[in-house]
Amino acid sequence: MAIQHASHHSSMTGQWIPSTCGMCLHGCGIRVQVVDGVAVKIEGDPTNPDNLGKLCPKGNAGLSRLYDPTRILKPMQRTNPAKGPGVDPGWVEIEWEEAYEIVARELGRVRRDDPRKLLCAIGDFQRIILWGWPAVFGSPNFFTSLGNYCGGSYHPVNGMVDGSFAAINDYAYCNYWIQLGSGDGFSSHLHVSGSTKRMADARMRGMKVVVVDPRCSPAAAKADEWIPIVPGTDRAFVLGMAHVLVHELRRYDRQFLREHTNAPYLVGEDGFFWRDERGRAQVWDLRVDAPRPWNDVPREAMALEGTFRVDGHCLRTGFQVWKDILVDHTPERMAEISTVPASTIRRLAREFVDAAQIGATIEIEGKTYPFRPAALNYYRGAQSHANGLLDNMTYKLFNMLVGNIDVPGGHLGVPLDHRGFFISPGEDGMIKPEPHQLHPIPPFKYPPDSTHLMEWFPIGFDAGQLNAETLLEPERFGLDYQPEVLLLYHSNPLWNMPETDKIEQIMRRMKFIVAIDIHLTESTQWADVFLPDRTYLESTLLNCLEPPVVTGHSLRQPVVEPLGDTRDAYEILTELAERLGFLDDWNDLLNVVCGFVANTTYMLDPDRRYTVEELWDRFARSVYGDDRGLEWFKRHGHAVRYRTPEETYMPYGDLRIPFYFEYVKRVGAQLRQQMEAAGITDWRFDNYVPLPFWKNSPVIEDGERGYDFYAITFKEALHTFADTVVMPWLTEVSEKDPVHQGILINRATAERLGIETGQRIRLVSPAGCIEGRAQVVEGIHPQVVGVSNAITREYVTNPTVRVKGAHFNRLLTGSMRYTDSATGGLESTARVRIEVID
Ligand SMILES: Nc1nc2c(c(=O)[nH]1)N[C@H]1C(S)=C(S)[C@@H](COP(=O)(O)OP(=O)(O)OC[C@H]3O[C@@H](n4cnc5c(=O)[nH]c(N)nc54)[C@H](O)[C@@H]3O)O[C@H]1N2
Ligand SMILES: Nc1nc2c(c(=O)[nH]1)N[C@H]1C(S)=C(S)[C@@H](COP(=O)(O)OP(=O)(O)OC[C@H]3O[C@@H](n4cnc5c(=O)[nH]c(N)nc54)[C@H](O)[C@@H]3O)O[C@H]1N2
Ligand code: SF4
Ligand SMILES: [Mo]
Repeated sequence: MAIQHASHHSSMTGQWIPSTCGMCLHGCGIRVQVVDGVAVKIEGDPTNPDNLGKLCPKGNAGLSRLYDPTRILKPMQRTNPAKGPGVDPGWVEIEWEEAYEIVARELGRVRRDDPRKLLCAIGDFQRIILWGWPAVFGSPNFFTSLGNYCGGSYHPVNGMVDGSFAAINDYAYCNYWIQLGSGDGFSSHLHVSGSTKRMADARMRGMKVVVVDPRCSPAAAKADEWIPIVPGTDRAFVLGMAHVLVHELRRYDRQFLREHTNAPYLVGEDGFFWRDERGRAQVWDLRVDAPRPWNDVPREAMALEGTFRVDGHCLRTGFQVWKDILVDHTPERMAEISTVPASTIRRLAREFVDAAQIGATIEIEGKTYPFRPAALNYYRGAQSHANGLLDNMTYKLFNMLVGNIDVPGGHLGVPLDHRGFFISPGEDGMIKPEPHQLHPIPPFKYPPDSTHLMEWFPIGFDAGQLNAETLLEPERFGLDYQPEVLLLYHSNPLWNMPETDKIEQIMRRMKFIVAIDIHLTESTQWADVFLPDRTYLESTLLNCLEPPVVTGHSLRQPVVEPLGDTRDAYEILTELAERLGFLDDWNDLLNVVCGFVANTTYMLDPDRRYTVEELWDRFARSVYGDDRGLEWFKRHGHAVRYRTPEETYMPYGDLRIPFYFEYVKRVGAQLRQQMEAAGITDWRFDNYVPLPFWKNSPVIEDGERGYDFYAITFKEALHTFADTVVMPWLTEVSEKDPVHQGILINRATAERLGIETGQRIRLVSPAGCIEGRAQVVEGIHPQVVGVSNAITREYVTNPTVRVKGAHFNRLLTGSMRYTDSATGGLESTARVRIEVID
């Protein structure tokens, strides 16, 4: 075993042990130098093609997570029944046996009564296989914004377009890269350690980068061009560019749209495809000037555009419908909304389509593909908004206009994990939509079981923020029970969710809270029992999560003997499952999520208890073959390799991808029927639309109520969320950077309001208010204030870290009004007033 090797060595250099970084979800390959049983240095694993031997600052600082003197190393029980921010819990250390007994008793009580009374906040991306534990317990509840604050609308749309989970432009071949609201290749999102190198290499070969962000982010600062924008209006900017391509330049990839999408399918007046008596979608056959089933017409004979009359009905192709929508989305009108000048919208659209080289091809490893080296990439900032579904559709369609989806140089889907794209044949020659990849589509139910109403979001991600509304007004949503117990595991809902006050009220009602964590935080300080987990340098798993250019697992293994008296989270949850009497169901669930059901050799016996090493050993063998168990991974560290061109490009093959999202419209219509049958009359269906367009969001409307400014939050390379703020090695650096010193405000705005750097200001939104020091900068839109995650923590136990308490999420609203009605995606921008405190 690696640890024994390490401790037997006492030379100065000790031993280098391969493992996987756990400082953020992405899991770069690392090697850790261990001397006399002490980890002394972490470096990037040079053999891992994911991060190419590089690490970001957080990865380099990992030792201070392991050896953090404020980590909790022994189970603890609360003795003070009073709870709340800053209330001393009166912790006493207890033994594991006693801790398990208490937790099993309290959880057992609600499980026998009504298992839905358990709320769960689980946030450990790398141990995603554990996320199903609440479901086996019997609770559907999701009490966190994890995944939804960022990907609520993004993941479903990627899943519908090409069975991917995320997306990135092609680092290898792209020549013109537009980036909206994302740190990809610079500071955050997909595998930043490797991506920054790939981005830099692409720049060196001449790729141009245009960054659209309200703030001069690291990406914007390094780009060829920074376009400041009003938050939540990126869709308008891109719709304006689409107008230019379609109506002014008339340049788009007609061949791609006709052959690889459903854009030529005919749409009836009701917005659904025009189908024949056998249900087959129709296209306009140019040879006979009549509608014909899509599969009876050669691709080159399909009309891409046009309005046709048949038996008194008006039919348009899907492409024509969007073209008609775009007519009034002129650069002038979109400029008014976004503040990006119309001339800039026109220029960028032209540069983009010029760079896209419509019609060009490229040969890679003996196969010829379309070559479209221009693409638009985006993430959280550009689409975590109240109409996020429309945002995401717009960006996909804009890319589709130049035919760049999953082709060399273009916009590439990124699979969830080693299984690759989820692609299978759906209806009418199209791919089957996969809006859900983390759990099955929740069937409609009234009254709902889940407190976040998952049964009412058939294409949505779990809208955790809705707890703030549903739990305080349960009767409005037909919720017929009240949660009593909360399980926190690697999650800080009092930090991560909108409307912190309301989340606090909900926490107050809990009869029992158990936390599986490594630290006391805003949330875990409310626990009745604290169960200490092991850090990533002391635990075991195999990780492969949203790798942009590679595939394959990297091993996390203990590099030192675990400190203190801690247990691996898998062991904790498995012990609890056993004590609560559902070990068999738990193993059955693991059989499904680990894919053992497809390869029964490695199936877990429902009644046996497996150690964490046994579990991952089986997993490794099931994916890589019997000779590549855990021992193989301990020696080699990883099985990560580049994805082949075949695995990367045009994974949809001959299946068409959606241009016209009829599926979304259909799902909405079905839900409306179910809702009506259940007697629910006030649910919104407005975003179940097949094509995107501009409409104002509640955030824009809030401006009319005297909230003149916009507040945004952002991530940067130095921190993971605000969790790593407790690591002095990182905070010492971020505290020296003006970006993380206060609330960012534009110089012209500050002068107008008489505000100077250092002055205390208050931001007041419709939901709440926060206070902090002003930081006057040039690099932010004059209508926007920016709050770095680094200044948001309200409770930390490390005495060297100063709490700044400007908790951004207090400004956001966690209600349906600020939620995308189709995806459950939340609005991550707030309108605010700025007040000077003294
Ligand atoms: N370093 C680091 N990397 C991470 C994480 C981390 O915490 N730290 N977290 C991981 C997770 S879970 C996620 S979700 C991803 C998130 O990755 P990103 O989406 O890249 O990160 P964010 O900083 O949330 O948002 C990106 C940018 O959006 C800008 N922005 C805010 N509002 C708007 C807007 O309305 N329009 C536009 N155009 N821009 C806007 C912000 O200024 C910011 O620069 O990163 C992952 N990787
Ligand atoms: N203001 C603001 N709010 C945000 C965001 C933002 O950028 N700004 N980002 C949003 C996004 S995109 C997301 S995904 C969510 C993420 O929000 P969270 O899921 O809350 O974030 P994490 O950092 O994963 O979880 C933090 C908790 O994990 C604990 N932890 C750290 N390491 C370990 C470990 O090894 N084991 C265990 N058991 N616990 C550990 C920490 O002590 C802390 O309690 O937040 C969302 N909310
Ligand atoms: S990006 Fe940084 S924190 Fe995330 S896994 Fe890689 S090195 Fe670790
Ligand atoms: Mo996220």
